[in-house]
Amino acid sequence: MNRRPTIAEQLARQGISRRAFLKFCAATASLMALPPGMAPAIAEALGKIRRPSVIWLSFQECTGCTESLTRSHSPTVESLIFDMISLDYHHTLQAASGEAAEHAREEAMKEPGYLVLVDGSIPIKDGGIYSTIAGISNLQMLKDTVENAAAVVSIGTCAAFGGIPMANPNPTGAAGVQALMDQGLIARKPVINVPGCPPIPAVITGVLAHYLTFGAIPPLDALGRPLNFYGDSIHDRCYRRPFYDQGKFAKTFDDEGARKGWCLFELGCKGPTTHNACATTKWNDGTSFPIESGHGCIGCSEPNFWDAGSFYKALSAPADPLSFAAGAAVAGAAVGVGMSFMNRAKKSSAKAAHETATLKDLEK
Ligand code: FSX
Repeated sequence: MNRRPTIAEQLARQGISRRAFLKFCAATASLMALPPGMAPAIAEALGKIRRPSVIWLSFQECTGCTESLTRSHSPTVESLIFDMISLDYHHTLQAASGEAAEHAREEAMKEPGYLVLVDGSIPIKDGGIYSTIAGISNLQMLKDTVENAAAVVSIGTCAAFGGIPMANPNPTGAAGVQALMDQGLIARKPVINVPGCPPIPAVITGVLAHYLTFGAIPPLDALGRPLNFYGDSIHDRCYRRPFYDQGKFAKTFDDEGARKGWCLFELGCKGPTTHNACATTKWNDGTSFPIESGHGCIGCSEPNFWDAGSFYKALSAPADPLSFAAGAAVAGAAVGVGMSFMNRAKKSSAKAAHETATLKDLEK
């Protein structure tokens, strides 16, 4: 087997100068939400690690996650593929088809330390017959491919938590990757969840860059999401937050408050219970995000978001503007509401855990 070049060697072969390489490392640090001072450490790490083989499996999904990835701007998916990883199998992006494609997957599985990326949920009801690729059920393909993998990255809410295919009544017995490991249906490996329907492209590439650079799973929250991208709620970082704190809420999507950019909480925004980087990283090269476009957050990076109630119903009774009259009262009310949201989020996680426990029942 040929020795794979380190990432630094790969860049040098492409004529990238040392100076440009350090610039690349500074950009990578910012991509990972790390300070620019980390660039030398990143350069040292990238000088040692080799481009790993990556197998990307797509199961029950809408291809939105791949569509999102292809719109990544820094680094672009092309530079990620050519500089940092060897993307050896990806249904949408690979040139090979049929037996040649499956052969590429089998060959990649012989590479030590390969990484498995999954988008889409896995149907397990009735022996997994509801989705097959090359005559192999999604469950069997995932089981075989994960067996010797170094780690799994679940891209999108479907792979992370089941997502829309798992929505009530979940006719295919759809489940996310971690749930299958918890049920003992596939080998247990380190998992990074990168939810969102779809996830933010810069978050997908940022998480991959972190894993590749440091060769380790980044710090995760209780739902397996990297804290540097999912540590804050949308509400924590929303530019409309000052209006929430002042008790100024749009009542309809075209009233005076909406035109003035007031808080969308009463129109059903799920920002307070949703953890993601939309309010900071934004979308389309940092252009905007749903709340900035005038629509509330629908909570797509949380488990069961599709079944969690109407996207247009407020999370709770709107805050009483009178209680926002004094500054101290503002802070107290915000903390109080925040705590109630956190409690609700904990309950929703407990509900997800309960639903995971019933997955075994679905498998026949
Ligand atoms: Fe799911 Fe992704 Fe939503 Fe779609 O692959 S997270 S339905 S954007 O495409 O899996």
